[in-house]
Amino acid sequence: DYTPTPADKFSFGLWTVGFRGNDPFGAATRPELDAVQAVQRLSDLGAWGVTFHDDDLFGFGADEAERERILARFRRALDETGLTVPMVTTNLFGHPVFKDGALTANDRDVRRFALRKMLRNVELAAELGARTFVAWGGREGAETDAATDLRAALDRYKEGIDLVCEFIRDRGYDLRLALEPKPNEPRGDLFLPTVGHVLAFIDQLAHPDMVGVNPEVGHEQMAGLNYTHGLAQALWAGKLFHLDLNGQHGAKYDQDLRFGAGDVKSAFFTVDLLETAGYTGPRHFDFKPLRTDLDQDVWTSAEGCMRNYLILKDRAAAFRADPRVQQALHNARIPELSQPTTTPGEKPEDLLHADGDFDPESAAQRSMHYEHLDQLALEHLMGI
Ligand code: 3MF
Ligand code: MG
Ligand code: MG
Ligand code: MG
Repeated sequence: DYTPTPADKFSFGLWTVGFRGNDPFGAATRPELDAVQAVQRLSDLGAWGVTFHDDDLFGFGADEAERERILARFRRALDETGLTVPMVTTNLFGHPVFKDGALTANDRDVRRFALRKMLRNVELAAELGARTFVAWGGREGAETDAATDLRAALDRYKEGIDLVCEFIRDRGYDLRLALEPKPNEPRGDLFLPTVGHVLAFIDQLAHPDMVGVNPEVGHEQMAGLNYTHGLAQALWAGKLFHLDLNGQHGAKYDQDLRFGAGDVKSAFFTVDLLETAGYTGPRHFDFKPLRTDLDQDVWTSAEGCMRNYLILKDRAAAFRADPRVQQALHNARIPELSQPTTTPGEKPEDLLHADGDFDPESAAQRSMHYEHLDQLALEHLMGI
């Protein structure tokens, strides 16, 4: 009946169900949500984990005593519900001090402050048993290319991430970093805009093994890219450390719809990939309940994320198990793609003189039969 359980490994950011509905043109429509209440409601719905930014829990600038008090209450709620904290992240975008960036701000004092905020939050993540530390550079970017030195900014980005890795190693924490790409918003252009940019950036780091990617559905789709392809390449590179599931309608502002809303066909193939490619990490939702909706509707939205995942998982499994699909996959030559292109022992020099009887004209006459295969996928998705 598509009721989630902790075994499904669904997790939610405190900032998702806690989103109050404020946008650039209007004020909040919902009251503040207490973190303890969020933990209880998420647990009641069958979630497994809760994640947060430092500021979601404490508020910017809380002193030590205030942090301890809030943390004790939060820990009690975790103990009572059994909810875990698989991931922690840092708010390096909300306060005006970060208006020109955090790790890549031109102002060196701001960069040093941002790093202290991150290191302090790494300590908290380790203390709560989190295994992943997400870094979204929400203010790392520019509106005008006159206002920054792009290559120096990347040097500083690398310096910051390297320093956080060094800290984790020095302390002996069991924690990995996941960088979250986004093409724009709130900055006109953000640095590390897509999964591909992050993967290339990781290669330049001092500890590339400790750093992976946290791809978000809407962020890739804002750039006009195929989210499932991004996930597949991250998996292929061994870098899918975490993910942000939500919904988006094409290239426009970051919508953060509940998972399944938006491009549902893409969501179908995303779940199909995650469930068949051996991904064992959290199924984490980063969405925003619509600002038109109040009270119980917020939880209906959270529940919808999980239900849609489980429904799509069911549909994708039925698609894979259908003998007509297996035949169609065969007819489309999909299994043939797993066969190496060259024969063992074959040298490039040999290939140059091979397949003398291959006729491109007749090979071009082989239909791939993708229309039938895609129709079967759609019919499974639509529940026919
Ligand atoms: C913005 C985001 C962020 C990140 C978050 C986690 C506020 O579009 O997606 O959510 O996911 O900072 O690091
Ligand atoms: Mg996100
Ligand atoms: Mg987003
Ligand atoms: Mg977002």
